[in-house]
Amino acid sequence: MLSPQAHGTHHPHAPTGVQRKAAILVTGAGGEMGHGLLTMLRAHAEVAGDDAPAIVAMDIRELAPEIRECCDHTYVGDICDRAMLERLLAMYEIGEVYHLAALLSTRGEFAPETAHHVNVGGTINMLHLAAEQARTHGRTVKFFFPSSIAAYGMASVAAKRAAGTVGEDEHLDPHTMYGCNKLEGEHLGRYYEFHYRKLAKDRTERPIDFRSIRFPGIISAETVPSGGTSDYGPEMIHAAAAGKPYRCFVRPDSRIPFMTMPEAIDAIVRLMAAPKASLSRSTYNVASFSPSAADFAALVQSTFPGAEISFEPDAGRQSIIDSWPESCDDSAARRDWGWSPSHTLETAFREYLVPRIRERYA
Ligand code: AKB
Repeated sequence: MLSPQAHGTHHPHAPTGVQRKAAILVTGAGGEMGHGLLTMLRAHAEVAGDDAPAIVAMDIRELAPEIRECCDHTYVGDICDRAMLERLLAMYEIGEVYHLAALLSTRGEFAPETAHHVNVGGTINMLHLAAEQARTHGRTVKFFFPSSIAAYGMASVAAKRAAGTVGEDEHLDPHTMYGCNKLEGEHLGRYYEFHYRKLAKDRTERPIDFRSIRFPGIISAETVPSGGTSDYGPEMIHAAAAGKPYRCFVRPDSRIPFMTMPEAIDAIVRLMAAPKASLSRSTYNVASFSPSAADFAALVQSTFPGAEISFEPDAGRQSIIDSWPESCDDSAARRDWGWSPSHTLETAFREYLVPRIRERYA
């Protein structure tokens, strides 16, 4: 079912009559990244004025008022519901899709088949919708897909340490359903861009322009994540700011890459704005800082004296973190579309996380 979200949604660009309204579609808009992305899309739309495409957001749950504020239309609906997506196709002329909806790595391991259904089935539906859009309006649809370091898989901690900084094309043996699904999403995007309906006589050449980033763990000052395995980083700092004790579910020596939410949003903006000719691949690593859980805890404790942090590793979640790389080679992103991180761990704390989080919990 496609339910327009009732209260509070502002609809300056509501589609009228038979003309479809140009739109940007964001799925999974209620998640952590949706919050940051929609704020940025709204800011860009304000600058573009009346020429800006409508911002259309959907999520399986009702969206929070501050997210609805950023959108022209919001819908409660399931990306696995093909009939609902067909109705969106009839209402909007979608030029860009940001497909954020997914079940993350920890949640996915409790229900792997459901994760596959949502993460792969939902992605195919969105790619199909984008390709159909391109067929009906005759223009390529830009498609952004957030992939993840979960696409990698190291056999052991020793293998992970030996691998060090990994490039996009190595160690692609994911240990989680979510990681398998992200890797498949990358392949499906490439397929829909270059090979979709290869043998059909009425084939549209390159219906979509697929661009993807393998994100590390992301830390936001505004929201607390749920269902992921990199959640220990953001959870630790939010708990300390809220004056709550925190039991970290991985060993102190666990190390994976992280970045702040503004860096992640900046990466999406840069990649989506890059001229196609400058892109040498469809999926890119990005990197910022790679602290151990102990580095994180030390900085949290020096920032919030009295913060209670203990380490009680959970074997299952630890094994997921041990399979993810310590650091990622982002040289292709730097070269092709000018990626560069804005922070070290210390400046991320000092300049972004701590001031905003203190304000949030004041
Ligand atoms: C997760 O932990 O599942 C995500 C991710 C690293 O993609 N945050």
